[in-house]
Amino acid sequence: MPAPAIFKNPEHQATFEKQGFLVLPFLNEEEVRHMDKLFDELHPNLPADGFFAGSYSSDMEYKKRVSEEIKIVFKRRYEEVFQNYTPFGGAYLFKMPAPNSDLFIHQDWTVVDESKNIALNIWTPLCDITPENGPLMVLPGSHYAAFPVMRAPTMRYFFDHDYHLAMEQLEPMIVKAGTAVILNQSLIHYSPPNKSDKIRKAITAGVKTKDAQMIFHYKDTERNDNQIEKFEMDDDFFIQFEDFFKDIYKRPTVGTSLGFIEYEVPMLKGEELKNRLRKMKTDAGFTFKEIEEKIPEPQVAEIVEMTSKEEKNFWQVYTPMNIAREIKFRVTGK
Ligand SMILES: O=C(O)CCC(=O)C(=O)O
Ligand SMILES: [Fe+2]
Repeated sequence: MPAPAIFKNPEHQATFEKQGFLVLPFLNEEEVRHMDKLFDELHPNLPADGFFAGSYSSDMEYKKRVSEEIKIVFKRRYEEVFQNYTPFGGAYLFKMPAPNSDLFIHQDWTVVDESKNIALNIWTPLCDITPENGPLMVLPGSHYAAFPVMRAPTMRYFFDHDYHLAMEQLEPMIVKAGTAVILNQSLIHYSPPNKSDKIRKAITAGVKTKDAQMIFHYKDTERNDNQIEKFEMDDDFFIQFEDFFKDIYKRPTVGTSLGFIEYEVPMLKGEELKNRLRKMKTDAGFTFKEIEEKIPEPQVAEIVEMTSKEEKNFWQVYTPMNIAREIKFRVTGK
C-alpha cells in the first residue's frame, strides 16, 4: 500500500506523484521577512564561504529554536495544503557567495518506511532564486515510486558510479522568495555554487505521513555483508547530532535498534543508468537531454568544406583552442 494522499488538492497530489516534486507559493511576504530577520539575528557572524545547513551546528538550543519556529510559521500554509500529515521541523540552509558553496548531488536519507509513508522536504528560499545564486536543481521523476532505494549516510547512491549522467538531467528551480519546491525526500537533487554577490538563504521544512515512525539506517562499512541496522528515531533526530560530520557516519547513540535487515543498493551505471534516468524523466513529463558521450573525431569532410569556403587551412580553422572549444560544445552543448 503506497502512502495515503498528503495533499488536499487531488491535482497537487497527482503532479507530485508524477514528478516527485511540486512548486507552490508557500510563505507570504511577512513570513519571509520574519524568517529572514530571525536568520540575521541568529547568525551574527557568517562564514566567508561554503554551503551550510543549520543541522551541521553543535548548538542544540539554536537548532531547536529554528525548528520550532519553522513549525509555527509554516503551519498556516500546511493547514491549507496538506491532510493526513505531521510536521517534523526544519533548518536554515545558506550558501555564501563563493565557488565552494555547491552541494553534492544526492537524495535525502530514508527517514520513514517509504513503501507505506512519505517524507517531504519543503524547500523555501528567503530571496528570489536566479540561475546564478545557487538554485536547487532536481531530477524529475527520480523518486521512490520510480526506483525504490534506501538511503543513509554510510550507504551509496544508486547513481554514484556515473553521477555525471544524473547531473546532466537536473532542472533548476527558479522560484521567488517564499515559493516552495516540495520534494519527495527520495528525489535526486543538487545545488550549484552561489555566483552572485549576496548570501542565498533558504529553509528546509519536513512533513511526513501522519504519525509515521521516523527511522534511520546504519551500515557498518567495516562489514563485508549486506546487513543494515535499522533504528526507530525521534521526530527531530536530524538536529540531535552533536558533531554532524562525524556522528552521521557512526552507529546512532540515540533511538532504538530494531535489529538487522538484509539490503543492497542496486547500483546502476553506463547505458543502464542512462536508460533508467531517461524513463524517469520522460514519465515525469520532462525532456531527457540526449548528450553525446563520445568525444568525436574531427570530421574531415567538414574541414575540407570549410577550407574551400573560407580559404583557410586546417590549422587556421582548427587551432588547438578552437578544437578544445568545439569538443566542449559537442559534449555540453555550450
Ligand atoms: O539548499 C540547498 O541548496 C540544498 C538543499 C537540500 O539538499 C535539501 O534541502 O535537502
Ligand atoms: Fe537534500
